[in-house]
Amino acid sequence: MEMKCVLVFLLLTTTSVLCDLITDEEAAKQFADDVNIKAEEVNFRYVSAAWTYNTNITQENQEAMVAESLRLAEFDQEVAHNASAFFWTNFTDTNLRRIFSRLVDIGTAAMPDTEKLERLNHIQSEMRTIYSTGEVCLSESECLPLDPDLTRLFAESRDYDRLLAAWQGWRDVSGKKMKDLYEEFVALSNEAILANGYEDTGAYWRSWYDTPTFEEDLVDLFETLKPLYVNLHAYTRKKLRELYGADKFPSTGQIPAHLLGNMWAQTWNNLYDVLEPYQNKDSIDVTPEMIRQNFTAIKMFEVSDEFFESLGMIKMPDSFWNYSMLSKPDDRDVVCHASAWDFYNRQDFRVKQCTEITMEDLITVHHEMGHIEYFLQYKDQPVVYRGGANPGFHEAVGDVISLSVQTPEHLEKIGLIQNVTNDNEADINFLMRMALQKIAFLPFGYLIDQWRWSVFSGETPKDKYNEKWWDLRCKYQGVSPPVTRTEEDFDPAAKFHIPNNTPYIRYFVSFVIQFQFHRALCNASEQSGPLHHCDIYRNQLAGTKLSDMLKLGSSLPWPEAMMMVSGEDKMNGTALMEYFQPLTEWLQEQNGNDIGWEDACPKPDTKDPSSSNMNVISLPLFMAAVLYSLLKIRN
Ligand code: D0W
Ligand code: ZN
Repeated sequence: MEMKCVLVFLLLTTTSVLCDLITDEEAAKQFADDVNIKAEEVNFRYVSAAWTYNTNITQENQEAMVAESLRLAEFDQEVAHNASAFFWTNFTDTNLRRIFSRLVDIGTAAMPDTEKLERLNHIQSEMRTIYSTGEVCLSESECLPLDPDLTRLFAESRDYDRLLAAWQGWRDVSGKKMKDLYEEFVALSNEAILANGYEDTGAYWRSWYDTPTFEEDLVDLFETLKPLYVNLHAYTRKKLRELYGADKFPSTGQIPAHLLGNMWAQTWNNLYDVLEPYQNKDSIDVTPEMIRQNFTAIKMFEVSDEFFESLGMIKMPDSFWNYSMLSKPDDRDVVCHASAWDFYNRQDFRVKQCTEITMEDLITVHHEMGHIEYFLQYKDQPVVYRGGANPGFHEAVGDVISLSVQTPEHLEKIGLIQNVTNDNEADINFLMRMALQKIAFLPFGYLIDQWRWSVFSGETPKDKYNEKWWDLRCKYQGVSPPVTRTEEDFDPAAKFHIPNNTPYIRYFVSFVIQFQFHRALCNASEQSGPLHHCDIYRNQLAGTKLSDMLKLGSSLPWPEAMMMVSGEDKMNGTALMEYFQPLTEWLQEQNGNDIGWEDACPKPDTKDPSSSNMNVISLPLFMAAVLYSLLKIRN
């Protein structure tokens, strides 16, 4: 320390003042406090502009948002610059060191060239707009937006060709239009991140987990959980073959990607009616009951708020109810994809959701409210700590709550199911429903950022974007493209988080740790019985434990935060496997050896020969062959 000061003093005569500052931790604290006050203000302005755009997509609002994001970036740059004047790495106060390490870590705001930063922001909002305003015309008179129409079509239709038209149509109007933009985005984002000291954007994203073995840990976890997925996949494939005809399925074992009840085949709950293990049991899909009781969007949020309150956690403030957008407006374009918003002024917290009256959306409501609960709990932390212990924690809060909410016992308590039966068959039905939500998602949650990391690192160049995507989809998810894909297509960007540049591995992490938290909170509430029956409703012991962790925000390394709730300091799959144990056994019995699929995608010619795209390609080939042989005979 002393040596450094002397050295600096010798090199630059004007730095004696700087040397005084560098050792002064009191001054550093003052600096951080001042920065925090300004950060609240600049962030508030940006979030407000982003909210306005997201709830009313216009050119003007888009420009205003880009302008505010540039202001925020400028502010972050200035703060990082001034913070670097401190020798903060040598501070004795651990917390102050941590705060400074955050202040200098500013992501893409580090872009040195303002024009390029503006271009980067502009591209991002262009991609968002394309995604959020896309409509598929299935006929001249039938043009459908993603929310709610295409989403509903995937949930309800069992018409192979109609699903296929919607699947292909959505990819034509979304991803396909963004491939050039995305390539430019990747280059600009990497350039900015390099200036912030990271190898590429993927490395920067992974740094949030502060775990040197992060990627290996993910591989291990995925391998541990894979047998559950493989069994769910095999059972689902068998049922879908019966429904659609085995001739529609590739011989390589994958399931055509448009048949799983969801635009991206990411969760399969909407197939429950096809897959229900024991048919003559009471329904555990509460959508019809919600409709019968005239549920509204607001009512769904009240149900969730009441659960948090029952745990002794923080209720939604008035501003939440006054300013949130809880239903789809019909007078303007909005970003319908659900989201939760912290305005950084310690007062304003909102959800934006085009809520439909379904059980699926009731779960999403809890998910979003989990984010708000986290915001509320850590609102008095400095801005740099207003985030999850790691991003996966933020995603897990609402999902932990909905693990309790979805138990038949709880649904009965809140009047959405009448008389619950409690026997092995009912258990298997219930666990099947949960597996379609939780197990089906695992490979999808895992692969999205495998793709993105490889794009950011340059391993996958533009002319391999789509090929790489399908390599991962076929290998990990065991789903295959239902029509030929080429590099004209850009299927990853047909998923919200690619054009919106939202990291995705957080969801995989969340789907694992939420079961660890669920188990820990169930233990805290002293409930015996199997994990999948546990409901922490009204249990203040569980509520306090959870609140205490949420209050920390990101002020401590995540293993310490996890330790406070669960006594564990690592991600592990044991709670998830314990939860699904009865179903795992049942599935193994059903499937026998008829499980698995090849890593590689089916070759286009091993696919269904009646597929229309095949004809487009094979017809000219066929004619050329005929012509050729005719010519040959003549000569
Ligand atoms: C935010 N992000 C939106 C929305 C939509 C959650 C999502 C994934 C998944 C099944 C201002 C802002 C952030 C929050 C923050 C995003 C949803 C449905 C649920 C994965 C799938 C499931 C749970 C998750 C998907 C979210 N705020 N989910 O952007 O503070 O960072 O609101 O995209 O049960 O693919 O659907 O995470 O809430
Ligand atoms: Zn979320």
